[in-house]
Amino acid sequence: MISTKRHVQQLASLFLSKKIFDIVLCPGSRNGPLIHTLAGCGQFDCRVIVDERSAGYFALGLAQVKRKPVVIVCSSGTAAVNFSPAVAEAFYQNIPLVVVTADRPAYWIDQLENQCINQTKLYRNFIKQSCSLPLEESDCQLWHGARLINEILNRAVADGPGPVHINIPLEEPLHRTVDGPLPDVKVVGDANTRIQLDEKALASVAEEIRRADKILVLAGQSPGNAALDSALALFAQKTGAVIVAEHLANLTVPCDCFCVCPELVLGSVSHDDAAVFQPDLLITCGRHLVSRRIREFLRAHKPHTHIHVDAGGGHMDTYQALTRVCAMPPALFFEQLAGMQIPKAPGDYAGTWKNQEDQALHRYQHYLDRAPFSDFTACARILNTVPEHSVIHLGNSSTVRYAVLTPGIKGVACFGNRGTSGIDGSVSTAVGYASSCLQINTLILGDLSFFYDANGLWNRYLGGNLRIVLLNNGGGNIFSFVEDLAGRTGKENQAVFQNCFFVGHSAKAKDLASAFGLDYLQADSDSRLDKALEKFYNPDRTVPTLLEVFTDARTNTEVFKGLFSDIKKRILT
Ligand SMILES: Cc1ncc(C[n+]2csc(CCOP(=O)(O)OP(=O)(O)O)c2C)c(N)n1
Repeated sequence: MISTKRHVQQLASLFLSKKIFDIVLCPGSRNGPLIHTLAGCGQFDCRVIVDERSAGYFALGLAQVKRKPVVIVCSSGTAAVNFSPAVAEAFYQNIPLVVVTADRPAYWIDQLENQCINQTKLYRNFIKQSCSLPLEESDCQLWHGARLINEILNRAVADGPGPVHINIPLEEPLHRTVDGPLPDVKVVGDANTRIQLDEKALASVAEEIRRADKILVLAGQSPGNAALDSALALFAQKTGAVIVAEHLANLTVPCDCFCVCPELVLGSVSHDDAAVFQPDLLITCGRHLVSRRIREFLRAHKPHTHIHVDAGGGHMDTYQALTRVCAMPPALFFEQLAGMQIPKAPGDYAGTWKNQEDQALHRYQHYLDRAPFSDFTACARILNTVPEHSVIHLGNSSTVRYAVLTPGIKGVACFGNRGTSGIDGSVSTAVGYASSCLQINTLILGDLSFFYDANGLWNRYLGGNLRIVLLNNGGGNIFSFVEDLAGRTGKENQAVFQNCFFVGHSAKAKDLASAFGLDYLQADSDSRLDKALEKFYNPDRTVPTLLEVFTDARTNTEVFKGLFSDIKKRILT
């Protein structure tokens, strides 16, 4: 059965035509026509999640794994507002969420109706495009509605994908259904154009490359793709460029000029020696980087030329040195340039980076082997134990910072909500991703992040491939890494830090795990962690499992701060 509402029928029909099948529904009455149609027609893969904030993030994870649009549908009022965090994250990560909100007719907005707010342009600061469908169902309004839907669904995937919003005003009666097929609706196609640099632009970029002795390619967060890997390898071979990327860039560039721990490299260099790493030409692609040091370094040692390559044409002047934007997929950009006659740059700029990285990694290992049990050592152990060809999701706090310092996480896809770095959706996103993926999915996160989004476990889609590592240090440990916050002077500052930043607590996750049907393991030392990890990743384990690792916040802080003073001191001496 489907709803009698014809705009809703058209929407469902166009989803099918555009091969959008994945739907996350949040229960409500105003969105009843949408639920009747999408769940009732039997042609969609519908999931149901009650908490809209969690549902939004779940859908985001689903869209990451499917690499195509996922639809989220909710009722009106705060239900729609609760999608906001995931919409913002999707916007800054270029993920195509199709947000569908049910609404009252415009004439009832702000007229003391129940569960009613002004929903037009609700996500205006972080949405690619929004529209409200017409209320009436005349031929002209149905044509108008179909045109709006076509355009918005095309926009979700065009030139740098992103979230879009369709608001649907609905009049009562809401719940009449018919047993009919979905209508045929005219599909407006969107040609998938492969953009290239034209002859003049190509010659001009090639000239900039020829003129540079030190070329740095810096790749930010991205789902990764094999075409980009091989194009980058060719480009680097030809030009002598160094490729720098964190795990979240999901690159596996088959060449020896690929540097994966920029935070360690730059953390091991003294201020006076940093100039040798300064690029003449910087080429960036992808989204955010976690490393604070690379941002500070490039702002202090600006490249002469900075080209940003971005399918959406974004002008990302992160280092205040931007000179050119190439609005095209990065793989095509590097492929095209690798095909040009460009002599290899003199000197060994890539070697300078690689040598420093080798030394820094050596010191890192030396430090790790001697460090006491802590979040740092636990993270390294876990990241070195995750099964090959599995997926890691990193929580936004110290976890992601430890991960970018950890070398050699090979054959693993790596994700995290770095678009806006929120701690509010890590569990839901990982659960959404894992729900549609056969590999083992390991989420590693801190205690505040875990308890914040514990509702991410409150759904029917937890699979046997889900592994959660909760690093429970009793609060927001990352804040104690920030020198000025930790308030080393005065008792009052200490009290404010403990109460208002660290927010110490003694909550444990065991009962939550059991409430949501997860197996529970725990560890509080290296040896217990090793034993727990054996069980955790035992191939016979077929239930979602939570491993809670208890660490001491003070030790964590000392170990984290000690790392950089140690690697810098040892490399310099
Ligand atoms: C939605 C949201 N609220 C607040 C913050 C600010 N914030 C960043 S890290 C953090 C503490 C995280 O603590 P936890 O998850 O326990 O990790 P740990 O610092 O112990 O590694 C907070 C509150 C944020 N990033 N996102």
